[in-house]
Amino acid sequence: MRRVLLASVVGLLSILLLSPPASAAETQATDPVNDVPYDRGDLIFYRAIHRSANVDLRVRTERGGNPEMVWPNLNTRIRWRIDVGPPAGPEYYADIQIARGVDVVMLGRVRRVSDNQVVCQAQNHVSGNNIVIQTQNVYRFQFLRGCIGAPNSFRARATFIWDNAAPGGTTYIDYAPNGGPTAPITSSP
Ligand SMILES: [Ca+2]
Repeated sequence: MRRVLLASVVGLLSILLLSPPASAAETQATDPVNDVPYDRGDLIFYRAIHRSANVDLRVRTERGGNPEMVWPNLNTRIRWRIDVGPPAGPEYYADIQIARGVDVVMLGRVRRVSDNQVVCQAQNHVSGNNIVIQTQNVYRFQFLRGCIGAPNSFRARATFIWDNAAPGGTTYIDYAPNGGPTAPITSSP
């Protein structure tokens, strides 16, 4: 009986110790509509959330749809540029794009800019620590803070890179925020 009780207490303590604090910091804003010619590549809202456990990046587009069905090619992507400290500019990219294997799948990939290595990945319809989800016109990529080196704060800027695959390769880029990256988003310990 005593052993069972002790196990229960230890279990409860583990839950309490593992529970992340409720604190989180975030930045969100709207982006102009129709500043690029493709509605599915037109960002209208962004939201970057910095939690003690993970980073949660979300955008909305003017027109939505499952990338596996409606994005035109592998070059088309949502790219978050993540600046974790000096020097100026992003140290990581967090990309949502499609890949072709047996099937076409939507992937989330965190890349280290210095060597272009994929350091974390998520796949549509696959649960785990890192997830990538599309619901109507919302595109979300959530990954562990360790994927970007667990910085105290980061600056973020979303881009939608729409490659219309026309001869000459015209690519349209919608930036959010338009003027540059966000102010530092600092996660409380
Ligand atoms: Ca826009």
